[in-house]
Amino acid sequence: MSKILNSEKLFEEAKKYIPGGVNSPVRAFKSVGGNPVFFKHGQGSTMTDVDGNTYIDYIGSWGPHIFGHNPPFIVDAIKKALTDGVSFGAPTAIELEMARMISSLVPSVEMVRMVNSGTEATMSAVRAARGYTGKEKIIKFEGCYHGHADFFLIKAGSGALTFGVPTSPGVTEGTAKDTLIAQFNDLGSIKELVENNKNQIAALIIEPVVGNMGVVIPEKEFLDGIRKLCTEENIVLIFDEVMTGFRLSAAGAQGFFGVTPDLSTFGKVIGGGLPVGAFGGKKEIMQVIAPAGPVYQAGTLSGNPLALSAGLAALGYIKDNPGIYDTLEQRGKQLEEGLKDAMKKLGVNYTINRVGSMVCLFFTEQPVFDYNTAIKSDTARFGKFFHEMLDRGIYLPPAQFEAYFISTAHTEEQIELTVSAAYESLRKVL
Ligand code: KE4
Repeated sequence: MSKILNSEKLFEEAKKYIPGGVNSPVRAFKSVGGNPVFFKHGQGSTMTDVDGNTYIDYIGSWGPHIFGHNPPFIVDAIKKALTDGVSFGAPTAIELEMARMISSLVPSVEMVRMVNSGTEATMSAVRAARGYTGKEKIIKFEGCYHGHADFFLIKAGSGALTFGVPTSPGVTEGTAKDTLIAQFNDLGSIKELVENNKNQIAALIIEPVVGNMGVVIPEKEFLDGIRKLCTEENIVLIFDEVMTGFRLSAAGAQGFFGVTPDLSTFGKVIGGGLPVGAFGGKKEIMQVIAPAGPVYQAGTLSGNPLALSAGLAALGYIKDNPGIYDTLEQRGKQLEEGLKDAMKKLGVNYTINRVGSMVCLFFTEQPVFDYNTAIKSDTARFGKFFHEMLDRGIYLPPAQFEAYFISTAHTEEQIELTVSAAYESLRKVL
């Protein structure tokens, strides 16, 4: 790749006005070293930086671009919405269309409220559960990330985990005491918390497939066991499908695994690349949300027609083209098998976890099934691998504890190119 001089100049200047020079920490390359690349153009499965270097993109804006950058049907929908008006702060018909679309794709969502980010969705879903049950505590899992609301930043994954800051400063003791931490794939750890906090737990929130420890996959009986336990203990089961929603299947992870939560949260794909989040589920729970009920939740731009035009186009395409999940599975399988072949040739056997188009190469030869096994990865060696791949025109997430995202725009040839680049990169860092 040619030099990234303009990126470096922009970054130095940006650090004077924006904390860390970025508007979201994981973009800053802190855990892989070096300076972030600034991008100016995306098309399909590729992105071009401000120095004219083009990369095959495995971030896809951290999940939204399931069809790649600027798919024509989403661009056209946005252009049309622009002419009518971007936001009214009053009800519009497209909000009803969107609610019906979500409910038709995800049957457990009987009622839904639109918001503007995944964080808003998850924090509102927890408030709904607390308002509905009258209980205060929540269970989350070590290494899972549900956005940056105070009560989630307790041993969070994603950026917080990558930064090695399991509990973020600024979170009060009063808040932390109501968040209980369980271990993923360990039903016993949940049962212990439930026994020690009898009738105090309002909700259990989980990434049904974790994308924020890298990709960590639930054992089948694990999700079934959680469902059974939450039903027995009157605990609202919240599937945080911000990452898995509409990516693992048209009904997200709940459709993929056949386990039904009480509430679900969405983001990323649901906005077609524009800021959209949503939380929804059982009508009897959602009815507590103002103005139907007493639990307050609001947002100036919630359900704005511009963002929903992109989201509705994305979900409409999914509804009309269920075959996209076969394509995503094929591309994911091709990448997984290609990486395994490359490692076999090099005599190394790093762990690859994959569900559909969510993939992660862990720099450990041990199985990765929870937080404690994920953090055994050699993050320094991952950092070197990341830069070797970047130099070969492959843009991976700049952190070991993230998921690679494949889109329908990634071709077989591009996957082959990626595998070859990975072979050369691994050879350099082993
Ligand atoms: P946002 O508030 O960033 O839209 O969504 C928060 C969120 C909630 N739940 C899950 C499962 C998520 O993965 C996320 C956000 N994901 C990260 C990527 N690991 C966003 C990237 C970033 O923080 O810049």
